[in-house]
Amino acid sequence: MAKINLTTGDREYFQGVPRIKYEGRESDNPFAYKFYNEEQVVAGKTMKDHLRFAVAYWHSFCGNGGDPFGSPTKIFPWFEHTDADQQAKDKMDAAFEFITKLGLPFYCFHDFDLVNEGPSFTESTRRLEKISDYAIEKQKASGVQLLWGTANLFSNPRYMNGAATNPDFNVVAYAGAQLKNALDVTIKLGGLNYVFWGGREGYMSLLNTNMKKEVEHLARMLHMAKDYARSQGFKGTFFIEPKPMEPTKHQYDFDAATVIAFLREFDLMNDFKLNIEVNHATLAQHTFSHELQVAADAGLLGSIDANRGDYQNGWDTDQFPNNLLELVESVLVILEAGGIKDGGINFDAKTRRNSTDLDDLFHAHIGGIDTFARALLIAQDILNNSDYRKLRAQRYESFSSSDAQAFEKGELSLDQLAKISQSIGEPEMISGRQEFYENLINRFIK
Ligand code: XLS
Ligand code: NI
Ligand code: NI
Repeated sequence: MAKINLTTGDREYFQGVPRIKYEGRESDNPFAYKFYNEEQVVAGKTMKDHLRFAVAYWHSFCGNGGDPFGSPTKIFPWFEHTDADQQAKDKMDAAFEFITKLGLPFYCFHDFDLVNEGPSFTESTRRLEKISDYAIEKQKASGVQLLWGTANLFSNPRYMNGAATNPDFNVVAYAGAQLKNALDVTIKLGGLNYVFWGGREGYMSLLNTNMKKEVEHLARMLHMAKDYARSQGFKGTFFIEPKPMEPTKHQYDFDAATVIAFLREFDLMNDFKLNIEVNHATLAQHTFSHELQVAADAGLLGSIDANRGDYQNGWDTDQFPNNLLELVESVLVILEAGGIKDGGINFDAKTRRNSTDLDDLFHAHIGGIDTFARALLIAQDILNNSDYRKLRAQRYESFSSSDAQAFEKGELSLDQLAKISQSIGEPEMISGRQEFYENLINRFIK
């Protein structure tokens, strides 16, 4: 019998696609990186270490192009076998071949991306145990690591009223059991982090909802998860991924500011950080860079789910990132915050329903990777070779006066502040010069 190649599996799914390499911006090879040069050092770190890219199992290997208006369009070869274990193994072979050919260091999954949920809890657990044994071998052979694991606590109909926030304790308990399994698998695979995205933790109507109780239950579950994982030796970080709506009308983890207040209120600040997703930021009527800044200012910038929305559509379209300006502004925030430490950049993005070639998965990822790499180079250039930071600091120069210093330190009463104002009189108008700053950024986009 032929020996199984653990990196590509016993069957090559992406035939004819080579290991994607860096060829530089002049290259016209669609199967090459134009900007992502993994070993290139930028601001003291390789691009690989700055960006820490991960492939999302669900969109790329489980997504089949089905939408509310039509059946699946992507009949991928790893769906061929109907036997649950065989299908899971084939999917994993395809995934590791893909990640290895892209040369990326990480992947991310939900429990029921690895395997299809079984007809019983026991069967699902058995499937997960089996595939995670195989994943250990695949990780070892390829060097690819698990950036984070998570539990799908939203697809099964039992979770239609929520998981941890379900009004029925029986469902809450079931969610706890599934969560425990997902933590076990993540720990078994040496996962660096664990993600909580709210799923159906939210409400459709306040008329049937006790919001306070539900939010407290969510916090209770997070504490239990953290305590359990720590007791099992998990050293990684937990991330909460804010999203304002979809699938529920009002998600409890609305945006970064809401989640930070929640973590503070329920004493979870030491173990949890934020996973900021581009399209979730824009759904919340924020920019991606705004959400990054809010997280960074609280010392809670953990990880990123990379994608983009659509300017005309108001839902989570999860398209691959290709908006250079959006990413330059965002990478500026990331670099100024000291970079991404525990987390990485996970492509939580899907190819379009009518992108049905296997090659399309490569084009999508290569594009996203190159846009981030290019944004990194540009942002670093701006920080190194322009007055950007200096000019922004100068806007606040007036705070170096002794009165302003006293104000900042909390040494002034409102009465004293009013007296200072009276001695100054009407302040001069000072331009915010937004267009000047926009032009400065533009000058570096090359
Ligand atoms: C959905 C979320 C989801 C999380 C993982 O909108 O982005 O994919 O990242 O559960
Ligand atoms: Ni999303
Ligand atoms: Ni996401």
